[in-house]
Amino acid sequence: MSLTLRQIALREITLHLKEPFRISSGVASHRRILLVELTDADGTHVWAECVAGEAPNYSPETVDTAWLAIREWVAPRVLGRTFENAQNVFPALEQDFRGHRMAKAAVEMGMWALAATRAEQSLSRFLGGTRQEIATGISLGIQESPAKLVEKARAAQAQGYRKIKLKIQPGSDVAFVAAVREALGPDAPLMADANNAYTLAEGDALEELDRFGLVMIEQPLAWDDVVQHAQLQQRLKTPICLDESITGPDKAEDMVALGSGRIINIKPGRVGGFAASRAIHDFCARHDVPVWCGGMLESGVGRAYNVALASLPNFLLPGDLSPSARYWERDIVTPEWTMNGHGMVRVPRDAPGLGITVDRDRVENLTVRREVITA
Ligand code: OSB
Ligand code: MG
Repeated sequence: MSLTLRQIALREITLHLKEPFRISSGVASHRRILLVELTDADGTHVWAECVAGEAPNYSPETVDTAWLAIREWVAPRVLGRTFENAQNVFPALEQDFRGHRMAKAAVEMGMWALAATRAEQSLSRFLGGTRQEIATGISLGIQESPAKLVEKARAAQAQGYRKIKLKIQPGSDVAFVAAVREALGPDAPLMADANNAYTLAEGDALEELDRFGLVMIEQPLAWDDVVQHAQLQQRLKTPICLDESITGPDKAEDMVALGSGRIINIKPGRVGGFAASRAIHDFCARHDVPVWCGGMLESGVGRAYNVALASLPNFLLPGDLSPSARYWERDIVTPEWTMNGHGMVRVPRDAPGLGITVDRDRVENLTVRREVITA
């Protein structure tokens, strides 16, 4: 079933986080969220979300660069053009158009959702997803003391989370992880995420973490590195998981060829959308590399896309797919995303498309900027 896009509407909303989220490269107390509405020539309509942040402290993209990129370069390549299927959108966005993957992904993923909606299938089934529910983890920001982190980690364990990720940085690492391991016991599935806070020369602190039996350590070194991570992995027993460095299937191939890590965190926004995510997923499945779905503090719209992706078979580890209430007093979707006491989030598999409805009145009230682009 072919796709012809008639309109792209951009809007920015502000959502306040229940508590500030601190990682080694910055802190967020609210999210400026870029929402995208796509309308097909036959009137089919979907919402999508661009995961770019306010500042370029995770990747070079921001809300503002993504807005510009969608208006100037993404929209002209897709509006009014007929695509045989959603798989063909990504190549059209890659042709002589470098980077801006989060901007591309927002529209590309929306095209998959449009195609699923028109095929009257859930996005999960349309993508080839097989899971009914997804094991879920929580990502805990850097806290001011080990005791504070232990408090958060205990609460997460009590809520049933299947994986607890501790953000670390030099000075907030060994003592923090030690305290949580001690409090939660030897079997608690713990991991750490450094968001590039270390250099290879500081590898000693990371070697010290080996004794805590972490499931993995995420992206300890530079955001675009796969070479030094290979040297570090040789020194560590703990598997390295790459996040920032994996910007596409080529980097996943480099990781496996060089031994830069043993696990990949797939965030569809980071890699340019679902075609690239599925290619990484399939490549990793062939090479026995488990993957899991990361998060970017998305609203309930972005979460719908992540949950659908995480239902694919090689998503073998719990995703950063916390329920709406972990982030917001109130989400912008109905129903809100929930997690059961066993740390599982249900995949919408029966309704066509995303399986959630956007609360348009609430979104209107939260909107700070908008722009409509037509063919
Ligand atoms: O490194 O995974 C990360 C949030 C913003 C930027 C980077 C990261 C994160 C998270 C949040 O860890 C995970 C979530 O959405 O719950
Ligand atoms: Mg990460």
